Amino acid sequence: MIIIKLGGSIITNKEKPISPRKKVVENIVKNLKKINEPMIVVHGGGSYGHYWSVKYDMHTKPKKYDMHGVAIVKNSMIELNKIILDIFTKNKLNPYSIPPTDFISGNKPIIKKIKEIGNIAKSGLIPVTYGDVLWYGNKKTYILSGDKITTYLSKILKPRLIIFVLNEDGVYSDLKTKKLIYELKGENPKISENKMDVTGGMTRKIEEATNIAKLGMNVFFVNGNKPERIVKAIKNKKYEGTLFRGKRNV
Ligand code: IP8
Repeated sequence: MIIIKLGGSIITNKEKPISPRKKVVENIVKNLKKINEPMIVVHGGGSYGHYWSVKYDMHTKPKKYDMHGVAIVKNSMIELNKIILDIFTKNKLNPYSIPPTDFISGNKPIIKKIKEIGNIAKSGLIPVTYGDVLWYGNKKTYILSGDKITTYLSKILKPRLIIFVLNEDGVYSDLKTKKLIYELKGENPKISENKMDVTGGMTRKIEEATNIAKLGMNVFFVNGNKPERIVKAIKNKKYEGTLFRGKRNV
């Protein structure tokens, strides 16, 4: 099984509010068609969820946020999810949308439900879930990153590979020269951050990838503008991207 996180910055134009990058998503989906293995897709918020979360000052910390903001963020994620689902079905794949409220209660993942997602993936459907605004209890809500969801799913389902599809080649050792790090072994590279990202952007991704790799699974960062690299990574061919090598594979 493979878990694929489609970053918000690749599926939308993060510089411009409410701007999906349908062509890019379509090219990714066409490549996913070449994969003969159960997969689960998680997508981020990009210029949908993050745009509105910033507008309404909502963050990952559970708080009593403006309820109208909660409604708007939630709606915008459903809208983006529908765009992604439509591209999958148009290309004859079988996505099965699962909002994170189905398998996370408050801030706790529901193990039984996550195992069910694994079974859905093995049946030939592709579960598709996404970062969202979640109910915490006592009128509090919080923004849950798709990266965090990817970690929850990975911990329980133990896929053989987790792929973060980005708008960059991977993690760079030097931001100016864009020198790619092919393999990361615990070091912490300096990253510049996008202000439109309430869940922590690249820093969060590296943190989640390191956590998952510690549990033994391989994690790849690849550029979604070159989607053939996703297929290569899955088929264990020569890859272009950053590998967080899982402990059990060292
Ligand atoms: O882009 C964030 O998900 P992420 C979702 O995976 C919202 O961090 C609603 C901002």
